[in-house]
Amino acid sequence: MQRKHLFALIAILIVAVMALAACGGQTTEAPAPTEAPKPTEAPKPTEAPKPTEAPAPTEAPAPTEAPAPTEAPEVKPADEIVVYNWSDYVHPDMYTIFTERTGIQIGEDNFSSNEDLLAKLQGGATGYSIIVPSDYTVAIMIEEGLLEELNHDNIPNLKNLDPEFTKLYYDPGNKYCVPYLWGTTGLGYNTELLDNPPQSWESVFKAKESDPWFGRMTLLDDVREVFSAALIYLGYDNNTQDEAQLEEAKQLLIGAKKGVSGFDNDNYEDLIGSGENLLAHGWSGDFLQAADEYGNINYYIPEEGGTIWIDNMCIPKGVTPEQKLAAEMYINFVLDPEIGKMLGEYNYYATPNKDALAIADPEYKENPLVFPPEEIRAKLRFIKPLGEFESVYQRMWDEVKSAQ
Ligand code: N2P
Repeated sequence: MQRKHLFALIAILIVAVMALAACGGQTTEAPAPTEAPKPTEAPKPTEAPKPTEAPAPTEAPAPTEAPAPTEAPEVKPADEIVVYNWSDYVHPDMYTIFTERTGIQIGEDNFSSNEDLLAKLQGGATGYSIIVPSDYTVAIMIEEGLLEELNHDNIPNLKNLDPEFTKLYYDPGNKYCVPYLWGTTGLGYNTELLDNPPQSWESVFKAKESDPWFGRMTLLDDVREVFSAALIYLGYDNNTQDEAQLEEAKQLLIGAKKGVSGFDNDNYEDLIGSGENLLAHGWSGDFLQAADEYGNINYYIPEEGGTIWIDNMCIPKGVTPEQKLAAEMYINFVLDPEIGKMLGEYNYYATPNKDALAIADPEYKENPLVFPPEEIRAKLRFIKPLGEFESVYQRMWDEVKSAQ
C-alpha cells in the first residue's frame, strides 16, 4: 500500500470510530427515566448541593434572594394575653398603660398558692401567657419542663435588674423567668385593737383562750409557709426532711387550730382592717397595702424569724409564638424603671429592679418592712424545693387540715 493511501485509510478509520463513539456514548450515558430525581427527593434548601450538581455560577440565586435558614418567620404579638397572678399584685393602672403603649390587651386570673398554680399547670391548663411562681416552684417547673425559655432579645430592660437577681439558684442567668417582686412572710395585726402584738410564734401556735386574738386570727392556706413558720418556731430547718421533726410540727399545728378562725390567703388583711380579726399570718405587702386603705394595720417578723421569697414572671409551655412575644413585651414593660417604681410603691413589695429603686421615693426604699435590715434578714429563710419529699409535707398538711 502506498503511503498516501495508508494515511487516507487511517483517516477514514478514525472518523468512523469517532462517529460510532459519539452515537453509542449518547445512548449509554443518558439517565434512565427512573433515575430522574423525584420532586420529593430534591435536596432541601439547607442541604449543600453536591459539587457536580452545582448550578453554574451565573445561575445561582443572588444572596439577598436566598432564604436564610436561621431567620425565624416574622411573628406579631398576640392581641391579648392573660396573666395568671397572685391577687392584689399589680398597680391598678399597669395594664392600661401597657395597652396604650403596645395595643395588647391584658386579662388577669388569680391563684392563691404556689401549689394551686403548679397543680393547674400540671393539669395541662392553657390560656395563660404569664405566670408568677415563687423561687422554689420555679425550680420544680423547670425540672418538669413546664416553662418556655425566654428570648432575651425581646427583653432589653433585663439590664435594669439588680445583678443579685441574675444569679439565682433556681434560674441562673434568667433563662426561664424574671424576678417580679420579693417579700417576707410574718404577722400582721390590727393596731387599734391590739396594742402589743405577740413577739413569738408561740402566741400563735399555742394561743390561750384568754389571748385577745384567740379565735380571731388566720394562718395562710399554704403548706410550705405554715410548716416553715412552725418549724422555725421549733428551731428546726424550715426545709427539714426529718419526719420526726415534721410530725412534731404537725402536732403543733393541729393543736393551734382551736385558736385559729381559718386558713386564708386572699382576705386575711381585710379581716384585720375591718376588726373582725386581730392577727394574721401573711405576706408583707398585703398588710402594708391594706394599711393604706384601713389605716390600722401593721406588720412584723416574729422574733424566731419568718420566710423570704422571690416571685417571678415566667411563660408556661404551650403558648403560641404570638403569645410568647406579647408576654416577653409585658415582662420588658414591668422592667421599665418607672413601672417598677409605680408597682413597688403601690403594693409595698420589694422591687428587684435597680433602676426603679434608684428613682423610687425614699419612703419606699427606706421602709424596713419592705426592705428588711440585716438583723431581720438574718432570721429569714427561703422555702426550698424538696423533690419527692414534698409529698410528705402534703400528707402532713392534709392531716392538719382534716384534724378536728
Ligand atoms: C400577693 C401575694 C404575695 C405573693 N397578694 C406571695 N408569694
